[in-house]
Amino acid sequence: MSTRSYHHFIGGEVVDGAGRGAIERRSPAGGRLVARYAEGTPDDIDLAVEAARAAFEQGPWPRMSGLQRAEVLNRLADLIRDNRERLARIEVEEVGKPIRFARGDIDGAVGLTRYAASLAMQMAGSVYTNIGAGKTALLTREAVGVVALVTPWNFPALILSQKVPFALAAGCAVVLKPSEFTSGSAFEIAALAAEAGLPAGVFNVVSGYGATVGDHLTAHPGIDFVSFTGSTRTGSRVVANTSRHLVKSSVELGGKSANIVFADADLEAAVDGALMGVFFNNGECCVSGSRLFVQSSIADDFIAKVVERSRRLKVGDPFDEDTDIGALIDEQHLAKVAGLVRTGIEEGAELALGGKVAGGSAGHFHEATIFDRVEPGMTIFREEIFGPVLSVTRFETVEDAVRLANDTAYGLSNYVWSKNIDTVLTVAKRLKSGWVQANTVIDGAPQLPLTGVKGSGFGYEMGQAGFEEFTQLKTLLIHTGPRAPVFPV
Ligand code: TXE
Repeated sequence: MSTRSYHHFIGGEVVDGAGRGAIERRSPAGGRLVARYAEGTPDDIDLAVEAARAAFEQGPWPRMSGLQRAEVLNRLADLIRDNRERLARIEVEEVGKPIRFARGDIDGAVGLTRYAASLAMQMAGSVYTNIGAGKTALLTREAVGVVALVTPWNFPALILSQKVPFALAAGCAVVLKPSEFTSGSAFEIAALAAEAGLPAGVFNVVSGYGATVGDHLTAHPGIDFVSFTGSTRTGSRVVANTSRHLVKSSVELGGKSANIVFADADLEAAVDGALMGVFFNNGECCVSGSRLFVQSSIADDFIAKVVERSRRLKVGDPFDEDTDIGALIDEQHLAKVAGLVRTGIEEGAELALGGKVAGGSAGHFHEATIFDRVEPGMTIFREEIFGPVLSVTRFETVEDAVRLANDTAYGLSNYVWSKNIDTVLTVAKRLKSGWVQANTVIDGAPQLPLTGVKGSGFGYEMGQAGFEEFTQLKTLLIHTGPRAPVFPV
């Protein structure tokens, strides 16, 4: 593909914006210039918020029936599906993820958009008739208004689709700030939404850096809700921004999830789950099962199998259909991952596989890496590495497994492998995370909400709960018939 150039998409128009510069995106897998995104300024954000406000207050979108909004969203889903290969290739170029996972992301985006279309039809409130004679209360559900969405680089199209179609289904108007590393698919999907019949100004995209446009957007007095996905550090900054104007927010942040394997699990499936848990999407995944806990009685054999299979993973060109691990997002991130691996070795964890930067200067590749005998005091047990690095810790009892899994500042997801329903439920109930999956890993469906606890944030993405984030309840209490005076003077 040739180098793509993107300008802001504001009020239904492609606009140059106030900024003069462009952000150049080089492929993390070889350095080729793959895209240029307009470098936004606070003025561009102001324009986009203004366009969204006008579309929300005066435009047709929030006033359309649920059926009409669903029709537009279903057309958007069709268009994303029809452009599957093109969009997947853009994700590969900009993110460095293997092509088969990029195609999965686009399929996920289609599914999320179709599900959001169904929610547009189901947006409803409730009625109380049991609150006293002559009284009826209507709880109506309304669009929350103009929403600011900030997305990260690891799943650009997929995470966008966890937010944008849900906001649109509710009747909101959107200003999206995609990651400065991977803005291409946001502009592509905004153009497809316009083609699907979305009115001008309902979906605006401004590209640029987080510290300038992201910060200005999330602190903007003209927005009604912020949905953010990214690092815990930036997430707390975003919450500080929104609190200035008492704006509601939802922040989905990092994770350090446990993948717990009990001796009575289907061990073949659990080995595959261990690999999927940490090597999916190069390990650049907030719900990755980066801490593997294995029950001692099976540990030696199980870990040997995980190491053996991981050794066969192919690291390299993300466009190669057989590649399992592509390039990391950029040089700084590769250096961070490599630094944490060095720390793991220095602090005494046992390196069982990999441990090195791979591929020379042609790209930001890192070998599949496994550390055994990782202790809770070690840095690699605690810090989100966000790369293909697994830490393995052995445990004896259910009690140990729960204690170790919960010994983290994060609380996004956890995984349990056991054929014993008693073990699964006992452990699942005690794990402190928004998501627990048993005998599967990094699984899901558009209907299932994702949420974090502790350092992983708050608020919901996807599912009915994710949709309701973009809505607001209004309580309408109506009195009919004679009303006894309260001040009969
Ligand atoms: O994230 P940032 P980065 C974790 C992962 C990774 C680390 C750093 O551990 O190594 O975070 O990644 C925008 N106001 N995750 O630096 O900075 C930014 O432009 C408003 C986990 O890329 O959080 C981008 O669009 N916005 C995560 C988005 O925030 C700001 C996915 C995320 O960037 C801003 C990604 C500001 N002041 C990284 N500063 C997950 N939960 O999946 C930056 N941004």
